[in-house]
Amino acid sequence: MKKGSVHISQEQIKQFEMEGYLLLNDFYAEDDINEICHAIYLIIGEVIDEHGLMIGRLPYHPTRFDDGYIEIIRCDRRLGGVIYDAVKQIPAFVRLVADRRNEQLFKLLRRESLPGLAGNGFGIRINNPEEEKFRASWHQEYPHQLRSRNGIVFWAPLLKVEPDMGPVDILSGSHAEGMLPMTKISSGPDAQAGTYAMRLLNESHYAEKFPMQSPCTAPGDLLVMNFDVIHRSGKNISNRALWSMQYRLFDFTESVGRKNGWVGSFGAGVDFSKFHPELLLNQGE
Ligand SMILES: O=C(O)CCC(=O)C(=O)O
Ligand SMILES: [Fe+2]
Repeated sequence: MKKGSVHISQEQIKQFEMEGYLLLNDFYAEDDINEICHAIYLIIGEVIDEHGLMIGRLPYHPTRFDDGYIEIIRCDRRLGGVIYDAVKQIPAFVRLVADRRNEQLFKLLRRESLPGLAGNGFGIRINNPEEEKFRASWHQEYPHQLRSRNGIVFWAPLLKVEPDMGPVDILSGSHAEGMLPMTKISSGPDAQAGTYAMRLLNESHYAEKFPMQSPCTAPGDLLVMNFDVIHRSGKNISNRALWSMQYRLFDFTESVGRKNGWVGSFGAGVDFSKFHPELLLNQGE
C-alpha cells in the first residue's frame, strides 16, 4: 500500500465489527519493514561485538535479519533482554508506529474518533522457541493498556510466520463479551510475573465458546484487534524466534477513558484494578 492512501472495504469494516479482528495483507511497503529489519541486524552485531561472542554471521538479507540471535541467547539469555529493550528504540520502528496510515485506518474502523497512540504501548515482541515465561495467556487488551475502552491493537510481523512459530491465537467474536474479570496467579506451576500474572477467569469457557483463528502473516501484513477480543501468544515450537511489532491506538473521545484522564496500565506503572476494581477477582491465589 502506498504511503498516505488507506482504503478498506465496507465488507472489511463489517468483518472487523463481527469478528473483532481483521487481517490486512500488504498494508505496509517492503521498505517500511526492511528498514527496521536492517537496524535489528546491526544491533545484534553490536551485541555480538560488545560481548566478544564467537558467532559468525551471513551478510544482511531481509529474510535472515536476526542471524546470530538464537546463538546469542543460547550463550546468555539475558542478552535477549538487552536486544528486546534496544530494538523498540529504532527510529524507523517509531516512525512506523506513528505512521499516518495507522491513524487513517483507526479512523476508518472507528468513525468520529480522535485517535491517540498508547504511550508505553508499543514494542517488538520476540517469541523465543520453546519459552513459556513471556508467553501471553488468553487476555483482553484493555486492562493491560487502559487509555480508552475504544482501542485497537496493531500487530505486524517482521518475518514470514509459519504455523509452528506460534502465530497469535484469536477467539473470533469474543469481543462481544465486553470487559471480563481476571484473577492474579502469582504462585504455583502456572505463575508468571508482572502483567503476565493476570489471567482471565474461566478462560477455558471462552476458548470453547468461540472459534480460534491463528492467522499466518508475512512482512507487510497488519492484523488489527479490538481491545476486547480475547487473544494469546501461540506456542513457538520452531527453531526460530517470532519477531512481531505491536502498537495500540485508542479513541480520546470515549467516555470511560476521558473520565480516567486516558491513564495507562502496567506499562505506565498503574494497577488497572484501581480504575476497575470490578475486573479483579481474588480467586486462584
Ligand atoms: O504476539 C503475541 O505473542 C501476543 C500479542 C499480543 O497479545 C498483543 O499484541 O497484544
Ligand atoms: Fe495482547
